[in-house]
Amino acid sequence: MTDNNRYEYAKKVYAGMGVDTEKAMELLKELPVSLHCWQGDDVTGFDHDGPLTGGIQTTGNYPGKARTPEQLMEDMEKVLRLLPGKAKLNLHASYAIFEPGEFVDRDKLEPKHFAKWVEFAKKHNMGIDFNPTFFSHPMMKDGLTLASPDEEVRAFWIEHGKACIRISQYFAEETGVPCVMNIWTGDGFKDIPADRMGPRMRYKDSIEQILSEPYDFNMVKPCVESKVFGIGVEAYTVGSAEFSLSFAAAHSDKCMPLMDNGHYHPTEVVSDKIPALLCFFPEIALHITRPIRWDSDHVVLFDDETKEMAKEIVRSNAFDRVYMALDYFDASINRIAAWTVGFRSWQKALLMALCTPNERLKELQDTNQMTELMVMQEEVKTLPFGDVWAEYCSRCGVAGDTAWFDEIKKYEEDVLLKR
Ligand code: RNT
Ligand code: ZN
Repeated sequence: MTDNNRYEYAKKVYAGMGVDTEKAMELLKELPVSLHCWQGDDVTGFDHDGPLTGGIQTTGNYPGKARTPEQLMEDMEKVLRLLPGKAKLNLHASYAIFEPGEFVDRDKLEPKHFAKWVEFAKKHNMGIDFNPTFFSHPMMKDGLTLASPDEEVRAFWIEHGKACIRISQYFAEETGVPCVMNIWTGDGFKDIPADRMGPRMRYKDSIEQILSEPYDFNMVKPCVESKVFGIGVEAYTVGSAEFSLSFAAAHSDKCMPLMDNGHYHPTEVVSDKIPALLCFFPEIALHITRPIRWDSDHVVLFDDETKEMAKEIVRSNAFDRVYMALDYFDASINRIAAWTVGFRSWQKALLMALCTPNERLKELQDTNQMTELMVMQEEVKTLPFGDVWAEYCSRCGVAGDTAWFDEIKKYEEDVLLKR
């Protein structure tokens, strides 16, 4: 069979199940997924020389890491050429770009420090998401930022948050696309604290102060990301799941919850939490990652939970209510490939979810035909999905098979290994 015949055959098989593969591909092409700049340089950023702190860690020392804004952009451009679908740029505040000799601290950041990123986003027709950087900085005192009992420290970080709101507003205005601004801190304690509520009350007040900075909630979308624990912060996290979700619920006129699927106890699944939150929140945000035993931030693969998460977004008909962002960092493999595999995996998961006969399956559930539901759900798993994926990639102008990896090998030789 020629490739085209393979797709035509697959299309018929899916149509027989009530699935319109054409519609699925059309929809997916336009769904933005945030591509995180921090995979390219192991979450280092450009505004400091110190180590990565705040309870997160990259491991590995694969050659070719981006060390300058130019290199990071060059790498991202390479990645963008290998991805099907629509990418949005996800930046951290630590990726500010200063003029030679210039430096301003995080509480004083201005839109102009991100003008080059705006130029980059416009060139690639992307919106921008943003993150204040509450880690890898000397003003992080005793492992605390927004929850610090030291008022000077807390004020510094509140100012940073406010500066980031203004920068987010700038991104939204420049690109015409809403900017999701995610607040995550690693604030917490290594061992059993004596006061669990105090830091949370300070954290609550700090985020409220940040959100008092004026912004248009249609264009700037602050969110609060929860976490269960971090490295060196094993006993207690200020921004726990209950804290963050309650904060978002209590301020739903100005922010949303963000769930990172690496941030829960290992038997909890975010796929189940997505529809739960959608019952209450008009919009939610996701960090899509792959935790192995802990929040290890491995490259996203086309695995069961990734598929389930995509299914829940599709089944809930919530494409325009869920902001999707990738969040992982692996320094032990080719970083361009890490970005590419993760983005493509999430695209695959979304396409597969869109090619699932969700209405039929729902009908079986609602009429209590649970045996048939099980049979059908198993059947769906072996439909000729690979042919639809290959067709989608070809329509997006990228390789459907591993041909993209040859380009990466060449790029590694020509560019990365020469750094
Ligand atoms: C850390 C959080 C957070 C970071 C990024 C870099 O555990 O997941 O989202 O990964 O902000
Ligand atoms: Zn995250």
